Amino acid sequence: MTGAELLVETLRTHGVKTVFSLSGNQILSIYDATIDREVGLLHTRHEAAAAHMADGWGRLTETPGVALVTAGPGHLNAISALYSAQMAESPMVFLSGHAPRAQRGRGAFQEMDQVGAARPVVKAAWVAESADGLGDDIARAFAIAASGRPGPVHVSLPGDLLEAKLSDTRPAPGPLRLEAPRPADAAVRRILDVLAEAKRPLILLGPAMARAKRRALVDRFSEITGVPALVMESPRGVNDPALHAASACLPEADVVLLLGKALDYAVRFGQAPAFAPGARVLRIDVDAAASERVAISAAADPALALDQLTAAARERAWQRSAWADEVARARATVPAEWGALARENRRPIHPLRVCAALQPLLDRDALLVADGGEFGQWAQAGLEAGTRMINGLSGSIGSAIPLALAAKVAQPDRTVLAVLGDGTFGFHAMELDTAVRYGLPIITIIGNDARWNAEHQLQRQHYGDTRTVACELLPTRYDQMAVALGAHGALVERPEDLEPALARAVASGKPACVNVLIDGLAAPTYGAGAKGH
Ligand SMILES: Cc1ncc(C[n+]2csc(CCOP(=O)(O)OP(=O)(O)O)c2C)c(N)n1
Ligand SMILES: [Mg+2]
Repeated sequence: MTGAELLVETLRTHGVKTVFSLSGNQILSIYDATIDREVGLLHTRHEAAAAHMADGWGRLTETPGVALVTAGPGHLNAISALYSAQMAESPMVFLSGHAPRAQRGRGAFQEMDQVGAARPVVKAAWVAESADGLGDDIARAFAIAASGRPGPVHVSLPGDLLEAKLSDTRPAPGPLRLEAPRPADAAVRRILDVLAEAKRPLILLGPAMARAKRRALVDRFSEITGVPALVMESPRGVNDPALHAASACLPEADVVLLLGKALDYAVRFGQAPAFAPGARVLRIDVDAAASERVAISAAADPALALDQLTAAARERAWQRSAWADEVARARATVPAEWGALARENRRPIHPLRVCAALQPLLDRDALLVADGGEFGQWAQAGLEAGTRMINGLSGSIGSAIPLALAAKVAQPDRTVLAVLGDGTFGFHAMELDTAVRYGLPIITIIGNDARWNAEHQLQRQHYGDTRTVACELLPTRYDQMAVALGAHGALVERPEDLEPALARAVASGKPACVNVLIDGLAAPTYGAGAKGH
């Protein structure tokens, strides 16, 4: 058995069916080892797409996705995508080929400090040191990626180890479990005491806590205590348009429990006007440390802490107040004029009119991937989805198509929508070819305003209407590009054509690109005072 074979066997014992990859000299031994081993390779058109796919897999399945790329430049191409995964708290294992050990430090082909390059954007990174240990490397990487606050883990794989014969035949190791820190009972009691005394307590969740399994724990706790929870996973933070009027609830809260959520830019560092100046801040997180702004801070896995909090909360009587309903109502409240905008049949098409055409698909359990930019924000604000992935706290644009492809691999029976701007489409448009080759019929919906509108809007705000520069694009026929790649394509210029175009895209059974000429409007914002509108 070779090192590469042990590695693939270990992926198999960890339940991996698909490795998202872009080939290269140093990893071909792994490619070879996948043959007849029930571990498939999904070959992308750019390494960042492979890493985004592993991220998407991790977010959706809550088990690590795996990306495999080649050394040096291939490795570096994926680094930005690791930042997205890190900020989204997505469990993934990022494997890169690496120069052989005997040539280390001698100017080997594509030799560089890969671990050093990955370290700032991963939970852990190392170079594998022995062929016999490759299985344990993988098991450890999986365990670290999934434990505590989930995130990416990197292992560099020297080519000679992958090709080496093992000293003996050995079974591939199975999954490891790492113990995550639990909060002290006293801290749990103190946190419950403060919540019980609060008039308007609010829980803010980080991205991992907002995902299915952990979110279910949060909902159970909210049900028992009546303390409502809001998700903070947008780069627009407290101004996340998807929060709707609930943005205005945060400054009204007298106690804020940050559950797996850092006191960072997204929550304006806990300062006014986002928070009431006198609001007491509590924090539970794996790396929560004492700080001036935080009254009680517990360094613990927030999911484990929730189990303890819930058990202890059941022992007490909780006063019901109108506050939780108020927050829920605010979250459901959108500006009154949205109803009319969603029905307006004007050209160019209003982004909310596009949302109105997409919502019925989501109501029938389609999965939503929404990227950033103004159109992405409109989609995040205007669409309600049972399952949703967004670009997230990295604030990076470009991941929507790869995330959607990973979603389609993970959940092939669901319709998967990727909603993104025309500028953003260019980042990974070639992955439509990947979609065609692997038969992954995702539906991409481009809001084409012939602009990098988010930046254009910022230029208008900061420098004035006469000082917009360099952020124009063309109303390009991206749909024709998709057709050239073997996908389905449609251009939509009139609102009334939206629904039929989407129906045809779904019925085509192919990956599709619906290129919608939209009005380049600034995304909606809510602030204090927006509640009730
Ligand atoms: C990787 C990365 N590069 C650049 C940016 C800055 N940026 C944010 S939104 C945006 C414009 C996006 O344009 P488009 O996709 O057409 O969406 P629109 O805002 O026009 O709706 C840019 C350049 C970013 N957030 N991430
Ligand atoms: Mg645009």
